[in-house]
Amino acid sequence: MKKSPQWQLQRSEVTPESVFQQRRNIIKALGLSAIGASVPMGVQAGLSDWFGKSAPATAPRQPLSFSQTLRYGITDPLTPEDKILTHNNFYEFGTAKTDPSENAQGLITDPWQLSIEGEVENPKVWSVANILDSFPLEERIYRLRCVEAWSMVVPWLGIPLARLIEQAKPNSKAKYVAFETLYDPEQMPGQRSRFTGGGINYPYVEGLRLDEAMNDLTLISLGLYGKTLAPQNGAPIRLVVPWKYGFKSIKSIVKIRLVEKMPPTTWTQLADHEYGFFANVNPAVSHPRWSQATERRIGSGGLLSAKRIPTEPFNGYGDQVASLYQGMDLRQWY
Ligand SMILES: Nc1nc2c(c(=O)[nH]1)N[C@H]1C(S)=C(S)[C@@H](COP(=O)(O)O)O[C@H]1N2
Ligand SMILES: [Mo]
Repeated sequence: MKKSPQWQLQRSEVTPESVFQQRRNIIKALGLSAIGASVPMGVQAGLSDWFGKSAPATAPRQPLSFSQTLRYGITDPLTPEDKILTHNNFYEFGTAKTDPSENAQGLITDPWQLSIEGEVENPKVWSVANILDSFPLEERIYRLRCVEAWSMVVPWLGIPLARLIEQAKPNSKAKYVAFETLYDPEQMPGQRSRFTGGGINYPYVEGLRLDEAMNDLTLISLGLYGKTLAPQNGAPIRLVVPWKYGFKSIKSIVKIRLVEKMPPTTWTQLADHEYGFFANVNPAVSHPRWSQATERRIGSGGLLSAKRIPTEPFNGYGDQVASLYQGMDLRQWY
């Protein structure tokens, strides 16, 4: 695996080797060689309190190699991996932040098929393996800004969505791209009832204008922190659109459809006066119930964790995407 020195520096900043060493020393001092085999549950719980929150029991993730790391000028420290794995929004598995990591581990992600269809010359059903074999993975270090005014910095692995769309050859009618998450109430408890699923009419759907979908920043992600995605992050394949609020970054997708008209989207259907189709991160346009001027960076730690940081227009990616919206009133098209 090729990693840039920058990437390694960032990684070591967030998970210092000394912490691992310290844990090993304590475990050794207690005469515990292997946690799990020899340690009673009560002691394990005590140890994880002592060490901070224990790592979640996440379904196994395979290492992935990638060709390059792009960060688009973002130099903020990465959010620790355990935070990315335990602070989630994935309403198919419950509406609390810890629900997805607790409820999604059984999600069957292999085999998985993603179909690309609609206004295209070459519709195709891809397997995840097929996608991994066909395109080089890149690491993209992106900010993720949730509409709820918290944020993270995530080292995603993926391919530009443009690669898949180019292969499909959109015809002249194609103006928008519609995305759909798996619909499987047997596996996704949130889809069984309006009460547990946050009132959403499933499957979760999202959309982009074709030029937004073709922008180099728009990523189809298959992994993070050097490994395949965990179920709670949208395994095996999800969208990541870093200049838009997080709800646009639809998880566990099974269908991409090129269409002529602006497609319906889940959060707009739920409350169109609060959540628009474009949903570009914009500190100047408040949500009706809270300000979007600042955000809380998850895992930034310690006593300063209550401190808020300013939110940037287009989440800091204006150089790459502001031109897409020339002549549009972004207060009207929120
Ligand atoms: N299918 C689906 N995709 C989804 C969501 C969801 O509930 N269901 N939540 C969205 C929201 S609001 C956010 S902020 C991001 C969170 O991604 P993460 O949990 O990987 O950080 O996923 C988005 N994609
Ligand atoms: Mo979100």
